[in-house]
Amino acid sequence: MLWFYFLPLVMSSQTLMMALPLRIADLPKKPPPGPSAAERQKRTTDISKDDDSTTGSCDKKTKVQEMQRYFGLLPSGELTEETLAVMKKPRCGLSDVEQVGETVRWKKKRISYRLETIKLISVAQKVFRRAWKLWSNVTPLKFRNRIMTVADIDIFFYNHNDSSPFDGRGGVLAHAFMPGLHIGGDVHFDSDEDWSFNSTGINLFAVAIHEFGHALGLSHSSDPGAIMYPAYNFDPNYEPQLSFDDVKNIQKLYGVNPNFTSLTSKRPPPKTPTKCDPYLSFDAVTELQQEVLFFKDRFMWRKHPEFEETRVSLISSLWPDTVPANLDAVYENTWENVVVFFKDQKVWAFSGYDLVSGYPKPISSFGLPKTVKRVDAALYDEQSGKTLFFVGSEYYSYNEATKKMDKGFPKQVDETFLGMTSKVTAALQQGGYTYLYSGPQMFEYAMWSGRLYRVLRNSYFLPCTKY
Ligand SMILES: [Ca+2]
Ligand SMILES: [Ca+2]
Ligand SMILES: [Ca+2]
Ligand SMILES: [Zn+2]
Repeated sequence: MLWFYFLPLVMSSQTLMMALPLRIADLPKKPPPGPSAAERQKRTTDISKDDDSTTGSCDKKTKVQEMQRYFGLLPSGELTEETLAVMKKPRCGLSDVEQVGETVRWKKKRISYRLETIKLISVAQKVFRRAWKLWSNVTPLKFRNRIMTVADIDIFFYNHNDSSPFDGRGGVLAHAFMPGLHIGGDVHFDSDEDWSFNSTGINLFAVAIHEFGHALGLSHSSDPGAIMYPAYNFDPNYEPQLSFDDVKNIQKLYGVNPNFTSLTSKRPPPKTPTKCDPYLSFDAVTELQQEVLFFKDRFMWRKHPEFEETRVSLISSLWPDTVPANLDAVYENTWENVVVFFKDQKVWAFSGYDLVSGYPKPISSFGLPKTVKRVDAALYDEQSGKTLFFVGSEYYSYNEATKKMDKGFPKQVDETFLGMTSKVTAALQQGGYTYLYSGPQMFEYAMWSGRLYRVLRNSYFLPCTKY
């Protein structure tokens, strides 16, 4: 779901400039229920495109043409004297930048911006002030809004016509230029988008934080939890904020705000979980068609038997925002071809990407007693058509065919699964074995005899390849 390009262009001033557009993915096509080759293909291409080193088809010529259109010049793609002259015009000659490694940063702490638009100006001003604040909270930078005078960062909204490079609704949402003279640092939003201040259209706040990151010199991040991740992914249940990765990268360029409690403090910015963490404990694990999915916070890993590589992605990149973060339990009912998510007292069932009608339901609709406030783990056994719900030290058995709880439950977990005395945090069936997770450990049992074979680590199914 990633479309971006990375276009360095050396200007006459020797300043490295780049326009970094943020695009939106087309909504995923609904997959047919059941395993689908197309879905597999989609997942694979997602992974292959999810790489910041990928370069797009646009070349330097296209970039020059884009800029020429922007300045109302003949889009020849050649850096003519006229083009250079226009770019050198003192329309915003305040910049003071320097090269740092592969990127460029502002050499000053006070950076000015100006909003060159009339529509929704007061609301947009407020949104932009909030977006700049996220960056100034963690760095010594200060952002000033200028009204009448020139600024380092000009912010425009413009639309799809002959003099602009935007593409109408969808596709490219916005782009920004790296710090520099003139157009450097400027941020352009596609005014054909349905910009919103909530989740009804494209959230301006989320896109502004990302573009402002570029205007400060940041490139894209391959961390799906980062604001600088190159795909638009706004989740109404999650207020956009800088991730650990964003903060680390911006502080590398500008240093640390003295009021910012450091990255090593007890409450650091949100960090994307890593499968290489030996203490990683999954919220839930499930099979999904041929894959195994491991859930943690807003994220998941997808393990396909044919692919060595597993990458972390946002849960919301596959399912709509309806599926909450920090899930309690997930299982796949292969008979009905639905995947069922549990969080607190609620259950969601999805067929493909579609919420099954009637959901979300309360967990009591499964016949769990009212005293059960949440399910710790769930496990569907294909052979018997039973789903086991683990709650504390006990488990329940649910008959999927009759939609009723089995009699004689709850039972103590360690009565069936010998040695399983700690809480079951996630559960999975694979290759004829039942795996019960308890924190970072995984207990391997014979399917129904309850005989314990091995105690393994999480890395058994989700190997850490980055040492
Ligand atoms: Ca500028
Ligand atoms: Ca667009
Ligand atoms: Ca759990
Ligand atoms: Zn970007």
